[in-house]
Amino acid sequence: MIERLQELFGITGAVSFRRNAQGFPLAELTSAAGQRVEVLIHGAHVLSWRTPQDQNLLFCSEKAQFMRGKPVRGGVPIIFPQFGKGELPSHGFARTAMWDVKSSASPAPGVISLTLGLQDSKSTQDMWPHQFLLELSVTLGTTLAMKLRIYNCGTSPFYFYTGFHTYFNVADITRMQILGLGGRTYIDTRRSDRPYLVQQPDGLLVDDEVDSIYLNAPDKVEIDDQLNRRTITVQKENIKDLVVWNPWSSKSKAFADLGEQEYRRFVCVEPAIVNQKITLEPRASYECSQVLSYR
Ligand code: TA6
Repeated sequence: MIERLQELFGITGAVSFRRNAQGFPLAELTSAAGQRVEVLIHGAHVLSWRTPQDQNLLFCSEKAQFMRGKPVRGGVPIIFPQFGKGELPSHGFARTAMWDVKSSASPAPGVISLTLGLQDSKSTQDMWPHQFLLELSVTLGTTLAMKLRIYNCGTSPFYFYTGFHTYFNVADITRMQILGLGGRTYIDTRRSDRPYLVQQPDGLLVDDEVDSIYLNAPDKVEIDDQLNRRTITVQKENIKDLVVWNPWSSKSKAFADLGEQEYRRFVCVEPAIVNQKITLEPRASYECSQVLSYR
């Protein structure tokens, strides 16, 4: 399989394929700027995003499981067609399905792009009776861009939720703030009454469990990772909401694939369509993206 992927989609010095320690096939993208990204074919899961100095900007749990049909705790899980818990497995089946590599390209000098696809199957139809095609394009240059296209290949409309459940590495969650959400309305999902609250002040500090859905959030927010002296920018497009999540120590114990103290080293900032579903007519498509950068 790896040899075939290398033959079809490998690009010298820019795109290569290998298996990770658990035997999962993955693509490694390297841009001229020296940034590197690993993408698992399983789930079309961006696993790491490294600076030229080999610092990983994405978190991946030391206890992450690499098992067919299981989500990986870290990187950028693709949420589709369900957000969170519900009739389908949590956050839907896209992140635990085996995608296909569709193409690789260099859309601009020093920029590299890989596109993966997921078509409906008996397995997905048994859970969710719709014909669809997903395409995820991962483009790396001096930024990391992820574009998700959703096609309705059937003869009846369907609705979906979607998003990028991105785990960002931070030196210390208590020395971090998220900028850009001041004055915005959010749902505090930790509480059973799911109250609508307003974010004050502008800098969102995390000193306990946080699980908030910011409605109609600004398209740009920043993660001020103070101890790493680094700011990560999250720019979303055609995605209304933004979820901020950290389980803190209180909820970490519920996750077998998360080390006890690891909550201190990540924050999830998730461009997502959560609050209002998207309905797609037959033969229609929907496109959304996130562009990540750092300084
Ligand atoms: O995006 C926040 C959230 O929905 C949390 O409520 C928590 O469940 C988290 O996602 C992780 O979900 P997962 O299914 O990946 O364990």
